Amino acid sequence: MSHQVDATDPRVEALHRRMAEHSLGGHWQTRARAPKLEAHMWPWSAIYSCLMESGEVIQLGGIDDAAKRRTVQLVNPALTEQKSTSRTLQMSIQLVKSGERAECHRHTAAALRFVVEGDGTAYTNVEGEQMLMEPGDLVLTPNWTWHDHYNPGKNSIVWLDVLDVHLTTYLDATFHENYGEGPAQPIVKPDGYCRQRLGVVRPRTTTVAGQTLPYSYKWTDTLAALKEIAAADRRDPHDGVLLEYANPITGGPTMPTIGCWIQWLAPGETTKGHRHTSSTIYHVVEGQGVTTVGGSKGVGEGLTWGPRDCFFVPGWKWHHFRNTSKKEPAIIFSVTDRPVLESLGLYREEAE
Ligand code: 1HN
Repeated sequence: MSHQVDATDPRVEALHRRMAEHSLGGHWQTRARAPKLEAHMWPWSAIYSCLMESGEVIQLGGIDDAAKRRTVQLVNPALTEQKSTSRTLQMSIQLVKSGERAECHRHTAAALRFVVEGDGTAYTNVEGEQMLMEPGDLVLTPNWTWHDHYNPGKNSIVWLDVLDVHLTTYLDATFHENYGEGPAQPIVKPDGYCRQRLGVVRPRTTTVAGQTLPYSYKWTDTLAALKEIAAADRRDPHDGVLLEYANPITGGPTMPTIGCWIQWLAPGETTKGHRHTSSTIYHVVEGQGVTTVGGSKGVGEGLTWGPRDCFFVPGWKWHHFRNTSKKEPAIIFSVTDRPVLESLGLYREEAE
């Protein structure tokens, strides 16, 4: 015989009241569930026009939050209170206009920049290294590394910022410190310093054991790898040609909490579906297509994308890609919390 808990029974009511007074709860009582996340698309036209408008009305020096950055943040409709893109990651788009400087600080949240637009004269200084930023470059500022941005050029620069700040906040491990000795740290290492020391062809004398990043990956190298591997037709059934920005020290994921990937879909290519517990935020570098998300295998909501659009695919939703151009390849940059799930033994996948 099965019994339902009768919450209107005066004895049960009295128990619930007494437990609440002592900050206790019964296993049988209901609790609020975290909102379910859905796929979402942020068209570049909307992001970019709001970002440019922010450049007119928001003074970089006048922002008084800890980060003091002019970024437009991608807000997941189910996470508006946290103002967060996924449960773990934040993707924002930053504008640094000619002559502007974003002051030096460091935080326990790991961050990265993926350059969208710029003339190659602006840079991020990470731990004293001037890292010049050209479109398509990926610059890492791992956990607790000092960083400031400066644009000495004539043109504005626009890049994506990705941080694991919602994860660090969830773990009560978010710390932030402003650089005390002026707006910028001194430049003590030239552009390329980390790549020359840690790249795959590196000095015999470099010992990578015990070293830490930062690092910057140049778009020319990424694009060459994509083209070469695409030409060799080594593709992943679910993602086309799929490359990871390997951590040059460990050979593993880009950073412990954020994996950075780049994929290539051949003209007309349709991938097979799969689902996994990690969630992913995408940014289209070039090309156009459709990502079908949710439902069961092969049927779901279609997110139609073009150059520079950003979209989110939550964990455990079936999804597959289609390049709708018959002539041009599509290239998509993405960030994933997969390294977190894998390191905790929580990565799980089902595939067609
Ligand atoms: C931050 O420090 C930067 O350093 C960019 O450029 C975006 C978003 C949230 C929190 C801190 C930066 C950020 C951020």
